[in-house]
Amino acid sequence: MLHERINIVYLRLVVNENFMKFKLIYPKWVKLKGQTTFNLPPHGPVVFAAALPDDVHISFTDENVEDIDFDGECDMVGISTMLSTQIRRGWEIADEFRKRGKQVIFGGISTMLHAEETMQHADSVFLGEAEGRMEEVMADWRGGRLKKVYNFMGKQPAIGAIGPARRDLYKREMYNHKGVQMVDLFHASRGCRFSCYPCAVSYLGGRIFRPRPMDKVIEDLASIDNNRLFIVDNSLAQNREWEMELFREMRPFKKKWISHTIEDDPKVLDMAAQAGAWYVYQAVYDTSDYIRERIKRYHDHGIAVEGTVLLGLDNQSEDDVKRLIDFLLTIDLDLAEFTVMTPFPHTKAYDDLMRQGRIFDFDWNHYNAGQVVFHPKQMSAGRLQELYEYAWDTFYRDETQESKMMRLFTRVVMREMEEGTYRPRDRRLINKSFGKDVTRAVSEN
Ligand code: B12
Ligand code: SF4
Repeated sequence: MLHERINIVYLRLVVNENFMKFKLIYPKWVKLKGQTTFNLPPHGPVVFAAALPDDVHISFTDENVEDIDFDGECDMVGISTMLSTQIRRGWEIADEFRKRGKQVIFGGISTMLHAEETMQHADSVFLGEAEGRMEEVMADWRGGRLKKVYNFMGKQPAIGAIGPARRDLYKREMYNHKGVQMVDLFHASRGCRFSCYPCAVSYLGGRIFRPRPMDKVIEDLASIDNNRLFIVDNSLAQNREWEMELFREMRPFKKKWISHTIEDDPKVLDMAAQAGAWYVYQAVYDTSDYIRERIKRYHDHGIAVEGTVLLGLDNQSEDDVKRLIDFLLTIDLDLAEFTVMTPFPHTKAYDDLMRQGRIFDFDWNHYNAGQVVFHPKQMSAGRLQELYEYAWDTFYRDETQESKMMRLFTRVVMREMEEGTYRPRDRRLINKSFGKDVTRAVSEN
């Protein structure tokens, strides 16, 4: 299917001199201090690319792993942004291209969250999901009438219109650490039924859970040449029947995967494990027996857990934070990720803290969830910053993050070996990490 598409595109390029050269860029962002740096293949850009008409020829640059060629030939530049902490770099890139006379269009999550400021650096700003909309945008460009804003917020396209992501655009060797290929990103649904306090997803994708048709999910899945995935759906725990169908369909692929929350139900957890659940990101927000048991239930099904822990909510005192960290050490988490409350625009948290005049830093580069940008209620901003550092140091005091990750990795390798799906390291890339030269320790096999 993918090959057919590539052939059609190739034929069009050969016979049709009227094709357009589109340079798609994913701006660099600064990784969190103290965290093991991994560059995963970006997802938004390749899903977006699938929505472009066939006569658009795309070249893709992920600035996290390679430099941008500002002077190469192209007709239009597209900047795909996901994080707030990426948006300012996006603007800088756009300014450079516009100085060279190129037209620049922005799209993606943080474009939607920072639309007004982004307009000052763009010829066009696209807001919303791209499927079924890019024919119009490209026709406008060809006709010299590109609009300043394409606003499709709140008007989601038919979910079946999402095509298999254009993963052929990746330079694969760039997403490889010492011969080990990084997970591929994949999504089976959009939207989220919930509307949590610090989260912008309800603004971005609407509060309606929108599962992709199962045959499309399977088509996308089948096109991925990687046995390890990160299923980026906001939360899989949205509809029990759908979740079970998804796991049933996924099982024969024998992939191993990471995801956000899975339904707290023994049958569903069992099916998830059989479908290859490797580990989940699970919010740990209090020290209750429910959380302890929740983690245990994942473990009972052989699913590991990375606890995601948010610090600095109004109801947390210093003692509460310390108690939470102590609690984490007793519940057998496989990994933990700490973030500080960050008032991302278009969240309830942002509205409240703005109204109360408690946000003191509006530099979006600092909105990485590791830097305090507001006045917490029960402590100073400086104290919350210290507690954040304390949380990372304390949790990884006895065993480093790298070592804990290695244990999870070994586990997946064992399972793959049992199932006959294990692929050894790529020896050609053994001295490379994300495209850069590295030396390997003798103990690494
Ligand atoms: C994958 C992911 C990651 C990956 C990214 C891997 C990578 N290589 O890019 C990782 C794990 C690294 C990550 C990290 C973080 N993430 Co994150 N992540 C996501 C996640 C789950 C999925 C993104 C995705 O693929 N969406 C699906 C794609 C298809 O949608 P899309 O990008 O919107 O693309 C569509 C349109 O926007 C459009 N489009 C896209 N590009 C373009 C370009 C053009 C030109 C046009 C016209 C259109 C267009 O077309 C697409 C198809 O319709 C989102 C939540 C979510 N479900 O979206 C959070 C999310 C983006 N992350 C978030 C956060 C907070 C973080 C962190 C800061 C904190 C944390 N610990 O989670 C860290 C980064 C810390 C740091 N500085 O290191 C927030 C964003 C907050 C913000 N404003 O910055 C989100 C929204 C989660 C949330 N619930 O709040 N994340
Ligand atoms: S935090 Fe997760 S569950 Fe809550 S609204 Fe955001 S995406 Fe949905």
